[in-house]
Amino acid sequence: VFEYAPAPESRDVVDIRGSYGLFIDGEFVDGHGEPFKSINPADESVLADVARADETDVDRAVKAARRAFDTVWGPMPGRERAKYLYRIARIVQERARELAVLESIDNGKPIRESRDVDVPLVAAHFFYYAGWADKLRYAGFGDDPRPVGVAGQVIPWNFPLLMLAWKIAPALACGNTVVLKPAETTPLTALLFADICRQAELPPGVVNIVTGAGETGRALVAHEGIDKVAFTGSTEVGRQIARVVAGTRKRLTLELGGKAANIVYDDAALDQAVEGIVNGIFFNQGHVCCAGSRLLVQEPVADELLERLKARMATLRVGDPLDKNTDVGAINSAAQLAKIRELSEAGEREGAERWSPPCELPAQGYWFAPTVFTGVAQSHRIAREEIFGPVLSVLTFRTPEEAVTKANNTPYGLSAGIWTEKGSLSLWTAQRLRAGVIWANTFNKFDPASPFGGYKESGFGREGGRHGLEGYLDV
Ligand code: TXE
Repeated sequence: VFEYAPAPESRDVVDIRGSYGLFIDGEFVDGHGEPFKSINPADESVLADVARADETDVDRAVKAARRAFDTVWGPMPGRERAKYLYRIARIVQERARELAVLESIDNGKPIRESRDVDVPLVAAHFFYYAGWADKLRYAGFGDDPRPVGVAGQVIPWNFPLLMLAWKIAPALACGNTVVLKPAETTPLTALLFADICRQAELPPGVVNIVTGAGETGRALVAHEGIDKVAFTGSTEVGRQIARVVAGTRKRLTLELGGKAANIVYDDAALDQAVEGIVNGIFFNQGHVCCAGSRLLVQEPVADELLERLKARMATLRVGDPLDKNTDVGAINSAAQLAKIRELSEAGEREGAERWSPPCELPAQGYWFAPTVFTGVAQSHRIAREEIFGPVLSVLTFRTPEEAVTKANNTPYGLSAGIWTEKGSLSLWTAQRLRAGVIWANTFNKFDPASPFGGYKESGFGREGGRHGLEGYLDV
């Protein structure tokens, strides 16, 4: 069902220059704030002028969502809602090429990823949750679970479309209506998705998209007409949102940062582990909350593994996101590039050894070469803080106990990876790791049927799978 979209043939497939409005009550409308520009991070060219929603626009969107909830979407039988979700999934497949190109030029990610990972997973989420819409009473939430109401959803820029799908598909399946704010550096595919909602003849007001920066997000989560807030982004903003929501009747789920350990035992299949490590940290330029940003390798194989890893890193192609052969694309924004540089410099200052393969980065745009730090201590900032870029910190361990202690030595708890041929060791390790998602002999695998979410400062609540319905239902 989830066929990969054909590759775009040229960079002219999508012409998106122009001005883009907010999507409220089924229509594209102007915003009252000062419009902002969306930039192509690969060459810093301006892609589009985008409307900025102020409080009055957010208020209109929330009211439209409430009306749609009360009059059409809430009362609609689940089997009818399912039809709309299936229709959206199919249109996403039909327009996959357009979505993939737009995602790559707005975000900077390689077209191979947006085409083969992001967009197919978006369709998969809508198919998956369409299947739940008429079976909610079998989901184990009691006989007659009800939608919560209007969901206010704020998403980041690393997987603009996929995060939208994670948020919107379960909300709609349960009978909620939505006001979603995409990130300010990647608003375009959310607006294309709004067009898909129109094409699917989704009733007006069921999905509303308000573009803007942090103030727009703040106005949305603070609006008293919102019943449920769902946020993915930085731990710091997650904390701010938790404070705003505290003391209100609103429900909250947070999916925040991570500092995942990828643990390689000395019996692991090393070439396979190298592929997993590369995928774990260089996929999507490392702009991944569950990225395997700390490599923990058992001492006897550390030298051998690093040698193979460096050889593999030297084959990575960094460059034009629209080139089908590109492995590592552009860093999403100047601000994110500055953060990656700052933390990498801190790594050098604190005494870790930095290495990147020789690679020529384009002169224009935001770029950072794949980088590995060895000789990293647990106290180093690059071992503790989320870098959110293509930068790997390598630490070593002797015993499984030490691996577990080091892996858990972080305020985060989103994901982890384990590489060993011994099933018993894999289970022993997994049972002791404090992380919401644990992969064994693979990394960064996603499936709509599988719940995703964090422990500790990585947030709470789950998205995906049956568990992903919980935040959107009253029992
Ligand atoms: O995140 P923000 P930023 C981490 C990553 C990255 C750092 C900063 O380490 O380097 O966060 O990224 C909206 N009320 N992650 O600054 O600010 C904002 O407009 C409501 C991890 O981009 O959290 C955007 O839509 N909303 C992460 C969204 O929040 C507010 C993904 C995320 O932006 C707001 C992204 C406010 N007060 C970054 N302030 C992950 N978990 O995957 C901002 N926003």
